Amino acid sequence: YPSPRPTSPGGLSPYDKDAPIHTVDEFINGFMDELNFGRGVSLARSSRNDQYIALSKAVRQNLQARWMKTLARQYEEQAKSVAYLSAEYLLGRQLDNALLATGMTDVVEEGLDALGLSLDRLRAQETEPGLGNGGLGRLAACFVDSLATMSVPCIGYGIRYEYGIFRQEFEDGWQVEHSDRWLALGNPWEFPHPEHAVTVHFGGSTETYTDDRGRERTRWLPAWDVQGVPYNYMVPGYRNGRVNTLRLWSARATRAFDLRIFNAGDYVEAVRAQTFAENISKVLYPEDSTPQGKELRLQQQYFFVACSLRDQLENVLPKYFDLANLPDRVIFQLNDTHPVIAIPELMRLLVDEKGMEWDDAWAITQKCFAYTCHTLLPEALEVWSVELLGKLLPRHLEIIYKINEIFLDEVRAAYPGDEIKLRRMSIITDHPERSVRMAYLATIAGSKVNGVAALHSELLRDKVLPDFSAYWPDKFTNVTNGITPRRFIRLSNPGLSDLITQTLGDEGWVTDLERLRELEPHADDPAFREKFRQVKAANKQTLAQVLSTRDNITLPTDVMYDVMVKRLHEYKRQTLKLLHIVTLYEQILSGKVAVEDVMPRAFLFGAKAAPGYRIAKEIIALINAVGKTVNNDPQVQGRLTVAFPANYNVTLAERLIPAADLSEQISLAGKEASGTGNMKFALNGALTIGTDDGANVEIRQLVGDDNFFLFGMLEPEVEATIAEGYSPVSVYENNPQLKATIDLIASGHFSDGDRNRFEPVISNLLGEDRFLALADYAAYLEAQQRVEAAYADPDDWSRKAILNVARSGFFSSDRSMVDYIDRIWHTPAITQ
Ligand code: 7GP
Repeated sequence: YPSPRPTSPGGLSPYDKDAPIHTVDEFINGFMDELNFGRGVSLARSSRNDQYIALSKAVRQNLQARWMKTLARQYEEQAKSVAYLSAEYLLGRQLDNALLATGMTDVVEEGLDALGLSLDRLRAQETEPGLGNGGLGRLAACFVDSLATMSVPCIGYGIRYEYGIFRQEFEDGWQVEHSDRWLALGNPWEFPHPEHAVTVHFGGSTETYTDDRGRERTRWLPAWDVQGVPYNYMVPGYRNGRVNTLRLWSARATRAFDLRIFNAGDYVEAVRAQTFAENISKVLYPEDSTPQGKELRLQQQYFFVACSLRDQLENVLPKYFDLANLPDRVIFQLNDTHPVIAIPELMRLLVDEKGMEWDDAWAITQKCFAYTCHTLLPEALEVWSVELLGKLLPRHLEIIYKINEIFLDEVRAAYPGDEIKLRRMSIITDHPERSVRMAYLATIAGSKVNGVAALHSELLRDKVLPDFSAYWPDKFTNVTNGITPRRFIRLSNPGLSDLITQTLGDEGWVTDLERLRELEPHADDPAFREKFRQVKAANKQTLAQVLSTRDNITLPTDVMYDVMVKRLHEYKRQTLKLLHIVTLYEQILSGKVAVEDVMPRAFLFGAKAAPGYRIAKEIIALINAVGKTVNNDPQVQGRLTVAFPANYNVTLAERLIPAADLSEQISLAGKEASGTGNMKFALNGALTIGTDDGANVEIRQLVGDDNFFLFGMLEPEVEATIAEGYSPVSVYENNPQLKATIDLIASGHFSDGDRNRFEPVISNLLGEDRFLALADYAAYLEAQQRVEAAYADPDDWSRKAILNVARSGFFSSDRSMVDYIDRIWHTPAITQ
C-alpha cells in the first residue's frame, strides 16, 4: 500500500462544487434562511446566539454534501478504517476550523459585513467543547484532523459529556471549579441519531449451557441496561473535500419514566432510572477518589466501547460480513487504557454472541487492536479491582481470567520454573488488592504497543514493560506525537502564516509542514527577521488585548513573554518556574541585583489542577500570591510581571502560544511522556528552555543545540540521585540563594505575614521533593541566564526563533499519522 500523504487540490474556492454556498450572495441567502427558518427570528430581532447558530449551520452546509459523499465512497471501496477509541477529545472551537477547511472565511466575512454583523464577535460566541483533560485529549483531536486531511478513513469514537472539563475561576487566588455548561445555548455542530441508539448491559451473572451443536458455552445474564445515542460530528479535511466522522455517545435510560410511580406522587422515584442512566455521560472524568466515582468511570469506559464495537459490527460493516475478515476492515486504536475493556468485549461478541471458537476469536481480536501508552508515572497506570469489575461486568472478568490463563501457560512454557516472572507478567495482581492491570491486558492483546516520543517508547520498553518487550520485541514501537498545523499555526497565527506563505510562494506548507525548511536561508536575512519580529510584536498586542478584556490583566507588550501552560502536576514542575520568579524578586529586595539590571519579563501561566489534587491547588494559590505581591511592589518598577489567566483551554492556547518568546518545558527527565505544547511553541517561533525529556529531546535534535536552552539532570542521573537517597533539605542548605528564596516564601511575605499559608508547599519541597525541583534549581537558573544573554541580542534571538519554525515540520500530526499507518494501522488513503 502506498503511504498516504496529505492531499489538497488547492486553488479552488470554496472547495466543493457540490457545496451550496460559493458567493457572498449565496452565503447571505443561506445565513438568512437558517436565521429565519432555522431559528425562527428576523435579523432585527435575533440575538448574538441566534446569529452564531445560523452562521454555523450555513457553514456546515458546505461540509455536509461532502460528508455524505465521503461515507458513500468509503462504503463502496470497503476500505480499511481506523476506529480511534478515546475517552477524550479536546476539540477547541469548531466554527473557525470549519471556515478554514471550507475556504469560506472571506465570503463569510464580506457577507456578514453587508448585514452589519462582525465575524469576530460571532466567533467569540462559541463555547469550546472541552471534552478532554489535556494532552491526551488534544492529541486525539489533532489526529482526527490529520486523518481527514490525508483522506484516510477514520471514525473517532468517544463520549458526549454533558459537562466537559470544569471551568476554572480563582477566588482569593485559589482554584474554584464550576461546571462547564457547554451545551446550554445549543450546539450547531452535532447530529443526534436517537433512532440508532444501542443498548449496553451491566451487572448480573453468567451461566453455562449447551448449545444446539452440543458445545458447552457461556452467556451473560445482565441485570440492567442503558442506551447509547450516537451524536455525529463532522471532521473536515483541510480543503480536500473529505469529511470524516466523530461519533460521541450519550447515555439515556431504556425506560426513562415510570408513569405509574409518577401518578402515585413519588416524582423523584419516577425519574430515578433516567437520572441513573444519564449520569454515565454526565461529566468528563468524575472524581475517582471515592468508590462511587470509580464505578461511574468504569461504567463510562465500558459504555462507550460497547456502543462503538456494536456500531462497527452492526452498522458500519455490510450485512452478512464474514467476521474472520474483520482485521482487514478495521483497526481499533486504544488511546491509553481507558478503552481497553473493548478487548474482552470483542471476545464476548465473537464467542458468546457469534458462536465463534475461542482461538479463532482471539486471533481476530489480536489483530484488531493496538495500544498507545501516554504516561510513565506508575500511579497513572490504570487498574480495576476484581471486585468492581466482577460486579459490573462479570462476563468480561471471566474472559480476562481466561486470556490471562492461556497467556501464563505460554510464559510458563517459555521460562520454565520462573514463578517470579509469571507473577510479574500476570494481568491480575494481588497488591494492594486483587485487580486487573489494564496496560498488561492491552499489551497482551494488542498487535502493537507504542509510546509517544522516542525517549518515552524506550523507557516504556525497558522500564515499564520490560518482561513483555523481551517476550515480544517486535510488538513495541514508537510514534512521536504531533500537532495539527491547521489549528496551531494557520488558524492561531495568521500573521506568521501570511509571512510564511509570502516567503515560500504558496500555501502548500499547511499540509506539507516539512516545507518550512525553505525558511532556513531567510533566518540570516535582516529584513525577514524584522518582519518576523513585527509578527511576534503584533501577537503580543493581541494577547494583551485579550487578557485585558477576558481577565482584567494588564500586560506590558514590549517585554519577553515567558510562558508555561499545561496541566498543573508536580512532575511538570511549575514550582521550579515559580522559584525562578521568587529568586529574581528576592535579588531585587535584598539589593543583590540593581533593579535597572533586571531584564523585563512577563511570566505567564495557564494550568488547571485536578479537583482532588491538594498540593497542585496549593501551588496555584502560591503562584497567584507571588504574582499579586510582585506585580504590586513598587521596588520592582514593573520589570517583572506575573500573569495567570484562569481557565486555560484550547481557545486561550491559540492566543498565548503565538505571542510567546520562551517556552517552558521543564519536567523532571523521564516523567513527561512527550508533551505537545512544546511542539506548538517551537512551531510558532518560541525558544524552549527545557530538560532532556519527552519530545524535548527530538525538538532539540532538530532545531539544534544553539537554538534550545537545555538544562537539568538526564534520566539516568535522576535514577541515580534517587537511588543514592536524595535529600532536598541539604540542597536547600547548601545553596544560599535557594535558601533565601524559599525562606522568603516561608516568611509569609506573599501571604500577609501568614507563615502557615504556604507551609504545605514548603514542607513538600524540603521534605520530599518527589520530582527533584531543588536538585535542578541551580542548573535552571544558569540556563535562564543564558536565555537573558541571548535575548539581549534581538537579531540573533530572531534568527534562533526562525530556525525553530523552519525545523519544526517533523512535528506535524500528519507525519505522526504516516508513522501510525506504516508501523501499526496499514490503512491506505482513499481516492477522491
Ligand atoms: C499526556 C502526557 O502526559 C503528555 O506527555 C503527552 O504529550 C500527551 O499525553 C499526549 O500523548 N497524558 C495524558 O494527557 C493522560 O491523561 C493518561 O495520560 C495516562
